[in-house]
Amino acid sequence: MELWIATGNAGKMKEFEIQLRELADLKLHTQSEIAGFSPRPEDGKTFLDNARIKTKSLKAVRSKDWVMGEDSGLEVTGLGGLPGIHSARYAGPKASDSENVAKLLKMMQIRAVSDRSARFLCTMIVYTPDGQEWIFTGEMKGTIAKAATGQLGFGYDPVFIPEGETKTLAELGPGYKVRLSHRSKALKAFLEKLNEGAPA
Ligand code: ITT
Repeated sequence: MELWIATGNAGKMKEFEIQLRELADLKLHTQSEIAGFSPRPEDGKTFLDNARIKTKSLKAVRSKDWVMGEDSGLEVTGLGGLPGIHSARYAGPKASDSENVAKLLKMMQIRAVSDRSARFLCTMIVYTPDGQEWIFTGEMKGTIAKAATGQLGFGYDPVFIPEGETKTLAELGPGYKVRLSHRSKALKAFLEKLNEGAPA
């Protein structure tokens, strides 16, 4: 089976590759293989809207293929759920991961946030070759550290301490994430559905 993945995020792609590497019959492709491809802007109001926008954009040019994409983000309780769907661009349209992390820590300091609980959410969309839309979700709960620690992963991993842990995701590494992350949970649900018997 060939699976096209609608992402331009190298960190996400690396996690998909690790999680799927034992499936010898699965060949992964990304949107970067399509010259000139550019997804529609993610201007939805929910993770589901934005997952649909990016995945549909790729399905439009790979209409007969399996196409998967996901929208994910971090919700911090003490910030009323921010940065949420704005996670990738929290510090501005072209913000780097470290700029987003710095803004998050600054906002929590300015607002004297005492409740540092947070969660990552993922909404994944799969379009089957015959045009069905499947939706899968995943969540990972945790807390936001007071400072960034660790070099592994991407995004907010250096400040996210999963529930039951004392280290950040950027210290725990990709092996931890492919077992327990919001994204890996959604992906597992997709694989389970595939195993139940999917359209060819
Ligand atoms: P694509 O849309 O091309 O997939 P993106 O980075 O723009 O890439 P999203 O719109 O889904 O992806 O934004 C997700 C952002 O949420 C991501 O850039 C990180 O800042 C954050 N995020 C999501 N999952 C994360 C994770 O596992 N670890 C750390 N940060 C994460």
